[in-house]
Amino acid sequence: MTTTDSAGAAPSQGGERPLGTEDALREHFDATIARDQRIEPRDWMPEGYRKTLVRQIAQHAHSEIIGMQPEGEWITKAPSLRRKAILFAKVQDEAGHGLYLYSAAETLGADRADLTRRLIEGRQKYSSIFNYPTESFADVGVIGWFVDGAAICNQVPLCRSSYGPYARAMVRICKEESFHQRQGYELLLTMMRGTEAQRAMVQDAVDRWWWPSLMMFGPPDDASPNSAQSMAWKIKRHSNDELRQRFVDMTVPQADKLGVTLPDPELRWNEQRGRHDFGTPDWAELKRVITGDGPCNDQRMERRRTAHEEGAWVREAATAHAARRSERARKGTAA
Ligand code: FAQ
Repeated sequence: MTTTDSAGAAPSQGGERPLGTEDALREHFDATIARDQRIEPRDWMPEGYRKTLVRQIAQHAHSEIIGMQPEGEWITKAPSLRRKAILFAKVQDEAGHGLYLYSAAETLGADRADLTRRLIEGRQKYSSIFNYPTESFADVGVIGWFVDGAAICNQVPLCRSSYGPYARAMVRICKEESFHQRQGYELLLTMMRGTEAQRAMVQDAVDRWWWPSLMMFGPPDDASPNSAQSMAWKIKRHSNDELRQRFVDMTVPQADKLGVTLPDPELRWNEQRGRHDFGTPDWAELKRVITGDGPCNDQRMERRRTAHEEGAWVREAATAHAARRSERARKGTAA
């Protein structure tokens, strides 16, 4: 819903303040957030709100694009044509998610080429989870189950984010992530019905991906500098710890059904809380991975840089083609 008139000015607040003054605009913005309505691109917004959104959406877009790499490595090694086709489709979906998100960032005045440059120069982040290696085909299943599962927990509430274009992009992304999670779980169910060696591969992948998946939700609430303001603006709807807890509660029964053990000796049902207790992730590890010192950071960034450089001719050709088409259209109109 658009909250201002077509000229971008806020409606009068009972005639108390002149239209368009910063105070009146801010009041209108605050009231829109308080009413749980959406902020749209042409609405006035505080600079901090815009910057926070560009930061989060850009990091999210970069994560989707870099996130193609760990599973992408297995496309040529998938054990059957069916698995290859499924994985191909999933990895392509992630590229699509990145593109919707860059478009959402552009509605805030960001420039996609500039965001990509910032990523490549190491000035913007992407999710820690994609800095871990995929050692076996079971990792493909576990990424679908854990990583897409965590993405769903985190992103379903973002469908109600206060910024319209971000919230709407999330609706489609979440539908696709649900499919991704199911394909991962179905792959694991198949492997668990297979040989002893296959079951061991699944358990090994679970052991390696569990803690990094919990870290995807970000630092604990008391060490999360952005959460309070992002929640006040209703960009984020729940805290990092709340979403992490939801993920654990959702995943434990799925692990039981699958027949794997989650690698946390402190994990148990807490009758009083009606939720699971679980151990503390290694926050020092999260910090190291975010700051560039994870197992695959260098490899991921190197591939991203190479892909960008090797794609330069495609961007140039597409730009030249678009210019020629619009020139032809202009001449056609003039004729
Ligand atoms: N990794 O104050 P907070 C996917 C940074 S998409 C790296 O708590 P905030 C799909 C944070 O940016 C996965 N950095 O920050 C897929 C901030 O840094 P800054 C991506 C992290 O923003 C599946 C600083 O630490 N999803 O999986 C991480 O309020 C399979 C302080 O943290 C999204 O981006 C981390 N894990 O909350 C694709 C979802 N955690 O900028 C392929 C949208 C924190 O101040 C295959 N994003 N940081 O320098 C969000 O919900 C939020 O941005 C959080 C972080 C929750 C990630």
